[in-house]
Amino acid sequence: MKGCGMEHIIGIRIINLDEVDSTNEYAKRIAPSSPEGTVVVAGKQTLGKGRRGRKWASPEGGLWMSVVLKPEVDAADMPKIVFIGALAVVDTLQEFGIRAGIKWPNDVWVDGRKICGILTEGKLGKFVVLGIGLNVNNEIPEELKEMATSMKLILGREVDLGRVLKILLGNLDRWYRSFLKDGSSVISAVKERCFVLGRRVRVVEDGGELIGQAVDIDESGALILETSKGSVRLFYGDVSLRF
Ligand code: BT5
Repeated sequence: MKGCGMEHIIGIRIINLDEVDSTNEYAKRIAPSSPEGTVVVAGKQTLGKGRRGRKWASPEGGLWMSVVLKPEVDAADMPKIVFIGALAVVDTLQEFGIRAGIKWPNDVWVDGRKICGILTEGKLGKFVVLGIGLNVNNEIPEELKEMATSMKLILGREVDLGRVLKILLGNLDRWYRSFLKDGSSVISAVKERCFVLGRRVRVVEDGGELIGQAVDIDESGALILETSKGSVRLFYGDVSLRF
């Protein structure tokens, strides 16, 4: 397996852009000819995106970045790559005195509001792009004010974006190494930080909606829900705690 030495993998090369359509799109374009660990960071995104073509608000002041990864893993490991991003963001916020939790599968929340979203994309057997959007000093658009927050709103002051990036890259590097050594370490860490577990939740996914008790995240990263009709394994979905 690659990347077991002590050299830094993540951030081996950093591409800084003032503006881009989407750092994920840019990273996918350069991935085939870029070394693993290449990072793309943009001041703002004009077409920032979430899952399933949703929009991701990415004005000036936030941290919008994507990492090119080339692990020798298969599709079944994709959820663990998302978790690497979530774990690294939670640890980074912790360094700024912010207590955050993971909302399965791809969000980081603070005090009931979303502060970060993660989007992985890739070409099977070739590369994975890990995209992270973290609200730092940026304005939150009016329509998201109820459900989103930023480091600035929580701390009541602006934060040095360069410092956030530096700490985040270090944490990503550590979690990525941990994943390469033993994928299950990532799962157990997520379980400790996932505030959805043990709660009654509603999950909206392709096939409709499910209500049940979130009891576990299994080795593949799936959420296990105990419903009135039995136990269900979920690989995708939007979880709400208030419904
Ligand atoms: C996500 O999707 O949460 C993944 C977001 C990934 C963004 C990063 S930024 C760098 C890289 N380049 C990209 O183009 N994307 C990645 P999802 O779980 O589908 O959530 C999307 C929903 O979050 C939207 O429908 C809004 O409700 C909400 N949202 C949009 N912008 C937000 C923001 N800045 N902060 C908090 N919530 C937001």
